Amino acid sequence: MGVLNVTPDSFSDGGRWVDPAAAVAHGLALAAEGADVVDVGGESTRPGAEPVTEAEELRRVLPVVEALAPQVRVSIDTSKPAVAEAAIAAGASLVNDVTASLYDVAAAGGAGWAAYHLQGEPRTMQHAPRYDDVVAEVRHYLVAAAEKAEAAGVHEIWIDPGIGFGKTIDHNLSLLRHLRTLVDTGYPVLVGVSRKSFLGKLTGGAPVGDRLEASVAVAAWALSQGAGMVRVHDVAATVEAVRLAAVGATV
Ligand code: HH2
Repeated sequence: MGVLNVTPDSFSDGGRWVDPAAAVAHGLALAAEGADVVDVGGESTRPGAEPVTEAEELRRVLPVVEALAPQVRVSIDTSKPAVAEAAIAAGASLVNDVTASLYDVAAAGGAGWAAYHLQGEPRTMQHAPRYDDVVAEVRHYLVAAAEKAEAAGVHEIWIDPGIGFGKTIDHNLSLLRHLRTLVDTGYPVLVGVSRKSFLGKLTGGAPVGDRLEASVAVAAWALSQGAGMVRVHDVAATVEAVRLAAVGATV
């Protein structure tokens, strides 16, 4: 899954793809590099991000979804039911859902649905994240949401631990270390670590533009643990690394 943020303020690519033509060209480039899905987002969920109105989010994402959908599978990364619904009508076939609650919209539109876990809300989620057992709590939350989605008739369900969403470095590392606990639920697992701040901290303060190796290494680790999809900004490098890692695993 390639990341395409059509926002002015996303933490790593904010402002780069606000022009719809540039966004579409980048989405097609991600597909050419090997992305099976391009994830279009019109509202940043980074810590401290300000919410955007529904009208503004629609204005940002719809032309891009419409132009890309005939050429590559598109997911819509949103927390708003109306945005998910309009994006499906414009051709998106996967709802990437930070609220883990938009399964009715996905079911009604015949789209797949991916739920990612978040503690709190984006603006304040990193203030004091707290769990007794992060792996068990995230698993429980995601399975409960996935069961509701199944009952609502969603035909394709992904669960995602939501790395960095209301989590300390230790929480993130526990979830990655125990990814198999999520894989063992039987629901396909999606993981997003690309360029995230915990990688900067782990690599001695690497700025956001300097986290490629860390991002690729952790994406490869997630796939090796049974994740079915990784959400990345750097598609070409990730595809190359993962192909080589897979070759290594078979020799
Ligand atoms: N992370 C981000 C956004 N969407 N979706 C899923 N399923 N999993 C994730 O881990 C995930 C996600 C945050 O990254 P990004 O889109 O690069 O930044 P921003 O939220 O600032 O737009």
